[in-house]
Amino acid sequence: MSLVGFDIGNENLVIAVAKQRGIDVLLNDESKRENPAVVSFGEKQRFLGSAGAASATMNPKSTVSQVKRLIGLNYSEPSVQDDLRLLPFETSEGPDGGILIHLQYLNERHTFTPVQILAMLLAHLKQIAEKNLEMQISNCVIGIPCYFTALQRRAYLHAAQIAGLSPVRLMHDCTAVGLGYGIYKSEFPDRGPANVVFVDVGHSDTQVAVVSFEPGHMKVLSHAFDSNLGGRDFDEVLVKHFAAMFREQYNIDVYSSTRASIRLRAACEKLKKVLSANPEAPLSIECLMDEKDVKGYIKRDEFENLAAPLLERISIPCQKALLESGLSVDKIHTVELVGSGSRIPAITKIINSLFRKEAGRTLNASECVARGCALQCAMLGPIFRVREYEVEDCFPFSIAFASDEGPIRSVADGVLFPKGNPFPSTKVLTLYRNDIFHMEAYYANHNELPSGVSTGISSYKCNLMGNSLNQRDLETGTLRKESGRGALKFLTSCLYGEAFELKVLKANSLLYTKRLEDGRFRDRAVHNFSLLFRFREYLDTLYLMISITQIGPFRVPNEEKTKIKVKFELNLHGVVSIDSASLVGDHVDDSSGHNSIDTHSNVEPSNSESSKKSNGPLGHEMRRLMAVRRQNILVDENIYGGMAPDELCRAQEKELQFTQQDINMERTKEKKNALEAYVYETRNKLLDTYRSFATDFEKDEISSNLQQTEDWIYGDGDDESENVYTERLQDLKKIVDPIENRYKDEAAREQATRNLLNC
Ligand code: ATP
Ligand code: K
Ligand code: MG
Repeated sequence: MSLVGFDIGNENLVIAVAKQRGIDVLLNDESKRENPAVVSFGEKQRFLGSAGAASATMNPKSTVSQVKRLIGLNYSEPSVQDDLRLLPFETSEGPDGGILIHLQYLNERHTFTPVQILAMLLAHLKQIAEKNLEMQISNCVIGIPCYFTALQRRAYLHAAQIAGLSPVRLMHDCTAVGLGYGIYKSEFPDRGPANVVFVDVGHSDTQVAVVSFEPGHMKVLSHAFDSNLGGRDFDEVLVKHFAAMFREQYNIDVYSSTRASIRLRAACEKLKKVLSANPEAPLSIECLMDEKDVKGYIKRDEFENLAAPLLERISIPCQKALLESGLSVDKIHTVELVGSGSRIPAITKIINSLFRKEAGRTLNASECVARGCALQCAMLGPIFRVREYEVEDCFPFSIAFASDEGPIRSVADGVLFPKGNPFPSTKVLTLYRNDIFHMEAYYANHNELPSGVSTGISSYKCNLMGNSLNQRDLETGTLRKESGRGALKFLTSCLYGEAFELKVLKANSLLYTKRLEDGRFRDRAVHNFSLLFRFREYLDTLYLMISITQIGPFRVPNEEKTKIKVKFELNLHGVVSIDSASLVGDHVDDSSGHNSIDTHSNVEPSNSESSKKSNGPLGHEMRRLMAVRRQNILVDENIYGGMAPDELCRAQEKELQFTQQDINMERTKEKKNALEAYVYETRNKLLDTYRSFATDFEKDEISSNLQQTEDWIYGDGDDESENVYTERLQDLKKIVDPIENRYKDEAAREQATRNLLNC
């Protein structure tokens, strides 16, 4: 069922759910609506979200936060190094240039990628949602910054997959906000669309979008951003200020101590929030360093002066978004401020003067992204009838394609999807090529991108020959056993005359393999077949990987240049790729006299009826089919960076192990608490309800057993397994139950007597 929306902030995670009556934000175990984006690795289990934040100061080196900012970035980037300096956990450069996080957990040294940490957070949110909704969820919509590149978007999809989620859309944060705003809005100006500017100031970024609303329709006109400007930068201004002050007044260097820096930063964040509502605020930290208590004080004016350079930067993306929307200030109907970072009053002032109107705060600043995502999820799913509403988003970067001969020539500078292009979108180009050719997708203008991300996206090898030495994964997928049913339907399409190899893998080991050369595939140029694979034998296996590889040739070489249609796609997540390439087929002599027939799209399975009727020799049959059908060409995609399928499988297995460990530890704690509670409860009952039902001897025996158990719990039995606690409780019950039964019997007799008398 698809109805869940997640806002994955750098600091706060929010879960919203679409219900029949509207959108709800879910509470976590601590009844909070926001979940800190923190994973803390304790001695024996992980603590996630609120629980993770609680152990951040105690356990800084094993507590990972702010991971959203590290996704898909290179370790050596200066901006990444700036971020890492503020984070207390250990990091290094990975083999692919990415970031690796190192920490000690379960008596071992572990290495995680930011994607794995993000997956842990998503799994935590999934768990909260499932507990709340009392059902399994997998479909969801996840909010992302508009400035994410394909690499970062894929990284989110991988993290979701590791967590057992399938996002139906990655949605730009401001687009989600706009949807939540527009769908309920019925009053609009009489003439023309209402243009609204959304400004989202978060923890580490600022995003701006100009959206035009008409009844039943919203269209994003522009996106702009500063990926390095948010609430935490204002905290840092205060940290710097007080660190300098404390050096002078108390002769301490806060920066030299991780713990002291973390505590000062946390205190400054609080101070900043106090300043949003008060003209001045005090700061006081006990025993910050060298056993010194520190005190400070700042006025809002002073803070605003210190933060003036940051405040100025807020206006840059605002102006950019306005410029790129093609609208003048007087065409703006409303400005809406969202994101908790925008609660600084000076930010409101700047926005007000920039747009020459009072910025509104009609949306819930911390929840509107998640709410919009939940709405979108409901709209994309089949369950809810959400009122007809069209969301048209635009992509913030220009995407170009080049082939062996340079940028593709039919569009200016090879830019196929210019900046601002609506998406999802597909485009088809006609090329003339022979044999093998290559294409590359890239962001055409690095000035449009945030600093530190690369322009390359992916490359493609298009093989007209179908060279048999060239293996190709037609489909790879992972299967998660959710239901008890042991069959998997796997749909793919294959070509005339091909031989296939089906492989089923668990982690890296091959479980099952089969060659598919069945004559069934011979009668169709393009054949959709579904494969029913029974995996009852592997019912204990949670993740399997299925790969189908083409191992046979399908076409004879051709000397001439061939007309090819290439279909490019910028999908709903904002990830670009070559969707397919096909021979149009007009170079092949057609025995029936027709020449190029180019208008057919891929053959539907039902169309194959006609081809079955003609029983000519194989070669003749093949040429006939090629003349009338478009035929897919092998396209090998090489994605720059990210996780390979086997890495994904391993990450999934690891995540499952960790989850199991957490569950075991939680259960152990429960059993221990139950034993402890039983000791206290029974002790009280001995003085009260059991008093007249136990002999003195029994009372003494029980009391001494209770005392022993209590001593044990706080001593040797402090850290035992689940079973040990359960057994201990059963042993106690054996001597207490006879008393409990006597008491119950008596209570029942009394009740019976009362009933008789009442009659
Ligand atoms: P991002 O969108 O950048 O990834 P996020 O969505 O987690 O991050 P938010 O939850 O919108 O960010 O905002 C968090 C920021 O808001 C923090 O820097 C926090 O200090 C700041 N903040 C929260 N309340 C206030 C307040 N009352 N005054 C000023 N700042 C505040
Ligand atoms: K948030
Ligand atoms: Mg946010």
